[in-house]
Amino acid sequence: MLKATKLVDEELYNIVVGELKRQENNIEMIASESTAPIPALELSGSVFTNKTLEGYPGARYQSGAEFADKMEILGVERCKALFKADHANIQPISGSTANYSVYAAVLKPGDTVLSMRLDQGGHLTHGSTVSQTSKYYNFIHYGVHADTEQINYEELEELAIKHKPKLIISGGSSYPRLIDYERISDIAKKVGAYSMADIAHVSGLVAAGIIPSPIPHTDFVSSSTTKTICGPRGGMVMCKAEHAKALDRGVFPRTLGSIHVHVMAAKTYVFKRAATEEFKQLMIQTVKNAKHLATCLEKDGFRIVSGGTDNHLVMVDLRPKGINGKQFQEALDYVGITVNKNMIPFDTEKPSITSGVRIGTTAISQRGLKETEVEQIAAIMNKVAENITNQEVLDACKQEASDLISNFPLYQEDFDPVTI
Ligand code: DSN
Repeated sequence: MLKATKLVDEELYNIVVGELKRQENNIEMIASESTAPIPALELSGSVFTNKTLEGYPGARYQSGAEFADKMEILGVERCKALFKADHANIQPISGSTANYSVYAAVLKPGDTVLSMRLDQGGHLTHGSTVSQTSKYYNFIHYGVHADTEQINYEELEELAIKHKPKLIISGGSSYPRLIDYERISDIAKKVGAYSMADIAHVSGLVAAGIIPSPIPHTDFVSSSTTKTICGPRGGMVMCKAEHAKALDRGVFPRTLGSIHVHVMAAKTYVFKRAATEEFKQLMIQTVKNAKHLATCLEKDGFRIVSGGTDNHLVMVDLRPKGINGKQFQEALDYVGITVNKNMIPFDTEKPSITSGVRIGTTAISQRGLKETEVEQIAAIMNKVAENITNQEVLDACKQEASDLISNFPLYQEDFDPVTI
């Protein structure tokens, strides 16, 4: 896949090979990551890269769209069938722009929106004060109960009644539990608001049918395509039939110019793959691995936020170990386990330090790691936490992590993305 690059730009080729080796040699556990299948890499780099297009199939602003139209129609149909959605738009170039499209479809500047706090599981684009979204709209936030660390639906309802938002958002980037989409949509209906579920993290689990779907209840469902659904860097939005026109306008021309047609091709393939039994089994194992990781870490004295997980991610409170998220992320990075520091509910540390880490199991499950290996990973994590400044122990952990992951190739040898 990089043969031509190697001939013309060896310096850049070596950087990409370095990244491939990094991914191969490390235990990648960032919850928003997955390993894109080879066809998705191929399609993202295909000749559709050359095509400039705006608009929709049959109504483009540029000519030469016959094959792109065929592909987009196929992708939309596959997406609708996979999620059992009335309507889908697969043009957004990320989960963030997918969210902006929904805002552009139904909100005017200054409208009130109710969403989950970022530091309790939400997302930057759900009106965090550091996001531009908070400047355009009047965001109000709900959170989790202090004791269960699960969504405080009573607070959500009270805030909805008090502030009469135009849109209520569920979902986010660090919430490990199932979400009662029906309850949130009912609250939205009661106060005359639209509902939107951001399933960026769990869209693979939803597609596989192993956790409840918001589709029957929620007006708009947005997602990125690179997390549990294991696809390229992109986004998508689904909605009920009555919102189709508004959504399409919200995507183009309100938030997007020309489309990333090449990435849309990769999404189209990924929707086919996500409908297979093999993908369903992968998602089942991903959740089993996350649950087992939570159990093992808890046994070792870590505190698990909300007491466990129902999806692919585990939120870990490091305070019982006397360390913070930054220290643990850096030490794990040294030993070859990649995670990210993350705020936990009611965190007193700054976002650049944090009291917790977020750990995901999608990428390791794709490589074939199961409960036995998860136990080994948890044991390494515990040794690292207990010996954060002990170089000898960290070096031994590094060797252990390397030995473990070397048995599970990132890509099968004859499909190595550099040499094919
Ligand atoms: N939203 C960020 C995350 O969850 O890691 C990036 O996708």
